[in-house]
Amino acid sequence: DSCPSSPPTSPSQKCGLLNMTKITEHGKKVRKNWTSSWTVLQGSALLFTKSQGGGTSWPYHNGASLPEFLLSLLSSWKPAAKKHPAVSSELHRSSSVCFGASQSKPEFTVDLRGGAVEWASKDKSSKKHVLELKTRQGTELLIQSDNDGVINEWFRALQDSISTHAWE
Ligand code: I3S
Repeated sequence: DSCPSSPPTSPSQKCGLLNMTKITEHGKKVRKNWTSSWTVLQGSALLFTKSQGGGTSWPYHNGASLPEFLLSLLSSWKPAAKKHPAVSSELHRSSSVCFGASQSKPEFTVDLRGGAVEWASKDKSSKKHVLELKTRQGTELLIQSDNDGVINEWFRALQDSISTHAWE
């Protein structure tokens, strides 16, 4: 299900573990239900899979499986480290195994075309480092990580994707 030698399909491809809740669906407010999701950005699609732990209990990161956990660490390496050719090529390689690591199909997909992302205001959540993502279809999501470096990277990646695919 994965092909580690294939190049990333898009420069905006990224994956990692995030906390996510919908707050609006098709324009209607829904009750918050924060879940830890393995999240994949692929072109203009943002995919969420439930973090299932790969069948084995891995107690260190919200139920992520060991491969998921290691990939999330890898994808949050310091920017300076990423400039190193070996690290950079490993990140490219690892981004092509996003789905292999999660062992499950996306349970929820967001079309980013025509959407918008911004930092969530305090009244949206009491948590730190929260992004608010609005889609053209009237779905609003909150996306959160306790790690500000991780959430900053996602903010940039989501902005890039939205602006790259704005006119499709
Ligand atoms: O915006 P809210 O409704 O204050 O969000 C909190 C609630 O959804 C709460 O659930 P219950 O209303 O079922 O008790 C959640 O447990 C909290 O996490 C929500 O707030 P934060 O500020 O964490 O997004």
